[in-house]
Amino acid sequence: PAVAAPTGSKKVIANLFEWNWPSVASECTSTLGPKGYGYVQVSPPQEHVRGNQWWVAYQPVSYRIESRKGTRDQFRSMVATCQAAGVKVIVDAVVNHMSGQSGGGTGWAGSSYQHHVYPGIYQAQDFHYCGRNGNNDIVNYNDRYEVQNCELVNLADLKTGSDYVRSRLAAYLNDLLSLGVDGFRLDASKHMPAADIANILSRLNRRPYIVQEVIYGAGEPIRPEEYTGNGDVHEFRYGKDLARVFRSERLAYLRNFGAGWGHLPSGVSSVFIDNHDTQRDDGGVLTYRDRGIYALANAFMLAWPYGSPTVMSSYTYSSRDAGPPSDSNNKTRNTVCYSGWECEHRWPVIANMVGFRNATEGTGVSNWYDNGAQHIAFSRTGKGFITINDEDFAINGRSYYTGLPAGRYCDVIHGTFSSGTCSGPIITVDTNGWFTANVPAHDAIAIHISARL
Ligand code: ARE
Ligand code: CA
Repeated sequence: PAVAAPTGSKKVIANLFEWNWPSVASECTSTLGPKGYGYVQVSPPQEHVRGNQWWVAYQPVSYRIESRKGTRDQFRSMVATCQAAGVKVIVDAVVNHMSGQSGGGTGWAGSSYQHHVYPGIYQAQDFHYCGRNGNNDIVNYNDRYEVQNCELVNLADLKTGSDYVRSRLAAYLNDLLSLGVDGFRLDASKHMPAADIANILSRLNRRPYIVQEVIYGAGEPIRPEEYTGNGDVHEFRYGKDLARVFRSERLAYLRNFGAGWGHLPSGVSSVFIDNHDTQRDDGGVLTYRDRGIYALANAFMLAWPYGSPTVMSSYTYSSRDAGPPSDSNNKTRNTVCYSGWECEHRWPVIANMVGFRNATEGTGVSNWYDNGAQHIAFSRTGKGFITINDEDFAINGRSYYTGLPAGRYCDVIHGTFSSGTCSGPIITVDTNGWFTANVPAHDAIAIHISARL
């Protein structure tokens, strides 16, 4: 029922975490479309509990498309604007559960609710009560029943095996499809049997792109592989392993990065350096706070032909729960890049490497080189070439074999190619496919066929 792997020639996803709808729309037009991003992933759009923490979005109280990020009309208009800019829209869909506050209250758009009672939508009988741990919460991830039938941090766990719940969830997703949405990130997929997800997807009016959140946990019985029949699955090992390589191992090890490391098969793997959870909760991964090394890790991800890459775009935070810049009613403010918002997807190295990904789509790796340590290089056969030097010293005067047609290419790590000119250094590939250049410490050079002068 679902489309595994993003479709179209532009496959890179930008995750504009917690951006409001008008800001997403203008970013599609001004940046995402022009830079070659094929998709934007947006935060959950449904009505949620009130509060200023970012995670209120993960506590639905109704399926009205009205949230701190904007109204239904603003959402619809954002989808149309993005698509007109050539950018498809993926929605973070919360379908495993409803709110988790033990008391009740009034949601963002005015719907009243109790824990396990959402008038007109779900009643007490529509939820699991697993009878474990005294409070029905998940404790033991080594127990399949518990993970799928108990409550994830007290969030009211929907009976996704029931016909009514399945039809209600499908109605929500079909409503989003009717607003033009192209795909879904299915939140907390591990907490639903893969067959329940398959049943819900079979009820959709169109085939969306699907990516499921199933966090790999060593020794856990529920494995990411179980879900690949429904669509893509987030590969959480990718960002952890890549961070370890950059921080304390050798870039030379990356020669078979991906499936060769035990990760999911490339065609169903959704990869990222960090996401909104791991940047907060997983000390191991690289994030915007790592600046240059973070940019280099993203450059590697975009250059390396494994999985479907998502570029994370964050707001600046100093404590885990802190929400995005918002007004006194907790309505999210318009994004101002580099002022409260990190906008990693705009960093020149990252944004220009999206063009590299698009130009090299469908080609394999050739001409791999490494020095046994932190200096690597490879071609994307006939279309592009990158060398990354993560040594503490510059590597000067070395020649590289690219296999590319002779010509003058823009180094897209240090310059932007636009209307036939390059704002940075130009790399000259000779008639035998070689060039000679200096690569500073912790830096890179990348060239490709679509940025040739
Ligand atoms: C908040 C409060 C809680 C409170 C709850 C209900 O923090 O104290 O009990 O509200 O009132 C996000 C936040 C949570 C937040 C929740 C609801 O992270 O803090 O709770 O929203 O507002 C597991 C799941 C995985 C999940 C991660 C976080 O398997 O699906 O935990 N990730 C998604 C989203 C999150 C989101 C939710 C799910 C809920 O990306 O942002 O939570 O919608 C091992 C296992 C993993 C496990 C991990 C952490 O690694 O292998 O499976 O991930 O441990 O427990
Ligand atoms: Ca569940």
